[in-house]
Amino acid sequence: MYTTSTAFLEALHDCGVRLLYCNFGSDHPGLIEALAEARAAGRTVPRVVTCPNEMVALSAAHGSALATGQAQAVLVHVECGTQALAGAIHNAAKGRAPVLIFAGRSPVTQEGELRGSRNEFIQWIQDVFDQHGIVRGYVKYDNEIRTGRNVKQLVTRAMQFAHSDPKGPVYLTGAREVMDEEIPPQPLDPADWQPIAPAALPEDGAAALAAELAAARRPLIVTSYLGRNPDAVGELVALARALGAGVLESAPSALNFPADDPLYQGNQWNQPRQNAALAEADVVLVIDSDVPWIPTVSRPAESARIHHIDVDPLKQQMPLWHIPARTVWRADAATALRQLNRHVAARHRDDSRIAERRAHYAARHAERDAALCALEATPSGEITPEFAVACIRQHLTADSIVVSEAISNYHTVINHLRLGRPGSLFASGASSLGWSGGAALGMKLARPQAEVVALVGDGSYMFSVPSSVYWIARQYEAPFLTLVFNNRGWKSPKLSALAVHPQGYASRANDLDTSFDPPPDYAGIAAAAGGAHAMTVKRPEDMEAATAEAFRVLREERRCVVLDVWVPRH
Ligand SMILES: Cc1ncc(C[n+]2csc(CCOP(=O)(O)OP(=O)(O)O)c2C)c(N)n1
Ligand SMILES: [Mg+2]
Repeated sequence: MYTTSTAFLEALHDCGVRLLYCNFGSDHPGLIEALAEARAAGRTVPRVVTCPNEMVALSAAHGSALATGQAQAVLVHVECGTQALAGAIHNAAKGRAPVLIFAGRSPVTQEGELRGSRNEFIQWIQDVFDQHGIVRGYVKYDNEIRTGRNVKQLVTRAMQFAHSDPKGPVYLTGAREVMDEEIPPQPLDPADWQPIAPAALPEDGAAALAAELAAARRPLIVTSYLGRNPDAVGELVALARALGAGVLESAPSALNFPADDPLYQGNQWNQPRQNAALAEADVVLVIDSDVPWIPTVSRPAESARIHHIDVDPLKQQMPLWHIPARTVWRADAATALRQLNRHVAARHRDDSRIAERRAHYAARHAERDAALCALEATPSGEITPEFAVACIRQHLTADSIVVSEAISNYHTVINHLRLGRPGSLFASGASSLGWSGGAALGMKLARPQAEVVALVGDGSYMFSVPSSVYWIARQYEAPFLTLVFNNRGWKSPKLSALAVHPQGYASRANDLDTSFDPPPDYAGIAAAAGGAHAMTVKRPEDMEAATAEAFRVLREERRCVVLDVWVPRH
């Protein structure tokens, strides 16, 4: 039997989907039958990963896409399964992650008119007027499959949207009868449905921008997520070095620039102070950043000339957004930087100012480095996050991918891992907590040779549905290591309150209802759910041995490890 579901699975496979993160329901008999039939007949279909929780499923697909660039697929149950995607849809949308989501729909007939007609009470309850409305604010494309005759077109077109810049999630639905409709085989060649090719700068614009950067006294490049495309990092390094320009990361969600390069000027998050490199820059190139600075806290000088290149310069998902840029381009960062590099190499190579600029930024870099090193000393009382991250750093290899959901320690992770390899670090680029567990899993499933290490806040760990995450990790042999920064609660909401009401009642209160004290046994949850190796460390003198043991278990026993590290109370 060749059904809409058979064609749907073929289309996914032809579009490069190898992992199908599934949470099944009464809407999926056609798909379950087609999967079983394909297996019985020895036909290739995407690998099904059963996900007991939908937020984990979508976070995993997000992680897979970050690790490989390829969209994977998520299959969920009608309207309530769509709702259970929860904040993961915000993360995929804001993080511009390509992923295809399919949800069934309640059967559209109730008297047995078609195969798949209603036969369970729940099918009346789950039928809603606007199932797509649940996610429409977060997807680039949504459509209902109304016949199997063009299902491959819809899947391939949806993937074209997902993979075209700015990338993002897409949503398809199909009613039970439609997904079970018998149809003739549907040939379709996805090579005829390419995503939009990377966009370039207009050549005269590239020439003018290169000239302005070369003539600047203190050129500075600000970025947040250019490194989601690892190829862009090498181009940025080449441009910064050729110009003697500093590079500042603002709330980075990827490895954008090697931390040990003397031109690296660090990373700025919510720190409540003006960034010095930003203040002194006279020409600022913002490239791929959603929030290059927070104007109430830190901003460029009034006289600075700002230019903006972005895969999404209008910030189409953001109602309020502005930076005072003189020129704005929608372009692919790697392509634009390659163009700028060509112009600089051809015309601005011998500028005498370059050496002075390099020396200036190198001095700042060295100062920053010395301060960071001092923070890593073995603490005498409690384990500091800086020391914990430095312990992890000793064990990373050329195959490591770090997933960060460290929240108030985002900067600690980046500052003390001192990574240099493109593609070696990712954060969600968004704000719905609980992303890291699924994301780490999805990276490991998509890149089995990689060694995935997640560094997460204790609150974020709880949001991540660890009961699902570690069960899936064991079931599908995708072990990774998690370090939990256990500060016994949510530090960030507390910092937010104190930033607005520094002298108020909250500043004098003992308890702001943001504590988990005593905390759950975080590592024990993972052990119970998926046989993870559970470790809790409270004393600095135990930290190095514990980290070594954690990596040994991960590598030799090939199972998840959760290292619950007690850092100072929030
Ligand atoms: C789904 C979701 N719920 C609530 C929040 C609000 N929020 C932002 S940070 C934070 C606390 C995070 O705690 P933890 O991971 O322990 O990091 P810490 O602030 O302690 O470093 C919360 C609750 C959010 N961002 N996402
Ligand atoms: Mg915390």
